Amino acid sequence: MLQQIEAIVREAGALVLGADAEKGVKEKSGHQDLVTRYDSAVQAFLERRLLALLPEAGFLGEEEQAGDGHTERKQVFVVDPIDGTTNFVKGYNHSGISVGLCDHGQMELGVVYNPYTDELFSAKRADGAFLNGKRLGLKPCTLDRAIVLMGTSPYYRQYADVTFAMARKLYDRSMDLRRSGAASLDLCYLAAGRIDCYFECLLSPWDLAAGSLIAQEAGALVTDMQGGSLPFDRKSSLAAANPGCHADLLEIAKSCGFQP
Ligand code: LIP
Repeated sequence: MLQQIEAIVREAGALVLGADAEKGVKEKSGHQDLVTRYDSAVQAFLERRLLALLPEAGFLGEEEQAGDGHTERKQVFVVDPIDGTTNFVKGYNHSGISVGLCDHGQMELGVVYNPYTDELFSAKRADGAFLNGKRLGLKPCTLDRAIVLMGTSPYYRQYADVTFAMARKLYDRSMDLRRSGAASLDLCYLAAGRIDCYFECLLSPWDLAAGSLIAQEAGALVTDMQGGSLPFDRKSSLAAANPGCHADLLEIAKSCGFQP
């Protein structure tokens, strides 16, 4: 099943790479929250092909006409067709196609593909995480030796003060900060050891579902910003880190007054 999903996601990657300059950009909740005709087309492609694999599964996607994602179903695909839509619109060439399969509220399979780098990250629960077929595993890292990736929750600017307060404290205690604009790839970069710590005050389930399993299977600790388990049917904060940094991340969130 994982290999079949990987092949479908790679095909979706070709749709992204083939996008022409006229992307049909529309605003959703505001001028920062964009959707293009390619987000909708890739989601429709993924919904058709994934439900052909598992006709009884639900489908929870980011874009309009998202299918039936009711979590009481045994299995639900949780999908972001183009995670990092603003990057896609701007030609920033850093976006992920994210497909997770959730089973009774627990992530079973995760696939995230960056078509710009031809990097396919994948994981099956209790079976490890892989990048283009090569197994991933974290090396120990404490916060003072960490690269910290931050998410700025641009659709939810009520979190700006706590986000940048955390960023300052983390900057003072780590090697440096990064910000990419694609949560699914941020979690995969943690899994690959390219960064060591990632937080964001509010994300949608499709942003984090697949990447959270990939990061966990590589050895990261992945929780909400108060240390709780992640939900996959509603929005949540995210605190994902190398085990040597995770407690510090939660302590900094608390000291900066983070509230969900
Ligand atoms: C984006 C995330 C990013 C977050 C943005 C947005 P989208 O997903 O990947 O980390 O900061 O608010 O949620 O909307 O581009 O698919």
